[in-house]
Amino acid sequence: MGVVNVTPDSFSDGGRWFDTTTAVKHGLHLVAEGADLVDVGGESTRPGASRVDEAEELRRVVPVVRGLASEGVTVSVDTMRARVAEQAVAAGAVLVNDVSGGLADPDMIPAVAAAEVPFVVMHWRGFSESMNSRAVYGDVVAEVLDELRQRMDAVVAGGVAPERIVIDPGLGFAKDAAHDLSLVAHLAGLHTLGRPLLVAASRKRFLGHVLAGPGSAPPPARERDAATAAVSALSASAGAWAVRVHEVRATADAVRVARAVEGAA
Ligand code: PMM
Repeated sequence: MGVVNVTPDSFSDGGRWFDTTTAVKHGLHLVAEGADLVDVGGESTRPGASRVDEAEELRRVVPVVRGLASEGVTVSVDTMRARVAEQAVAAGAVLVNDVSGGLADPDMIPAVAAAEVPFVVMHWRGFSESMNSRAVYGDVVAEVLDELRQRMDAVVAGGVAPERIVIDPGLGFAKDAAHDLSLVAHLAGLHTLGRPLLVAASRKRFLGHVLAGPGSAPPPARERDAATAAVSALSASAGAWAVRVHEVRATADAVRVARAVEGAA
């Protein structure tokens, strides 16, 4: 899954694909590099980010979804808003990726149920403004599993078919670097939820922490793509259904290698 953030302020690529034409071109480039689907979002969720209003989010997202879908690209929409999800599906998106798992907008679950599309349910504890203060766990793996299970139950109770749910541990969302690393170490455990797994580690802070030398600062987000590809290989080998990344080439190669190794086992 390649990422197109149509935002001025996303943490790793904000402002780069902010007009429709550039964003569509970038999505097509990601497909040429090996992406099987392209995730289009119009709201930054980086820690501390404030929310964009709905009209602006629609203005950013819908033309890009339409442009990519009309080129035959499989498009998902990254949104916490039901209206954006509905209009993106009408414009050709075939999957709704809601980082709040339906918690941010009470209309989201009914909208996804009616649209009959797959729904990514991510582990989420609250909006970006406050998420760092919610990064408190006794056993992060057990708690994320438990909270995801509760969310899946709520989504199914709201009318979404269980077989349409994809789960995601929500790396970096109300989690510090140690929490993210524990979750990556235990990805295979998430299969107990019985649904396909999406892993989105791309360029995130925990990779910056891993790459920072003793006493030196983490490299900037755009220098974390090799580290991202390493997580992609680990995720593929742990049986992930998809990995969500900004730079597709290295990840596509990493996933191919993981598959070849699996085939030789
Ligand atoms: N992370 C971001 C945005 N969307 N969607 C899913 N399903 N999982 C994630 O972890 C996730 C996401 C934040 O990263 P970005 O600003 O680089 O897109």
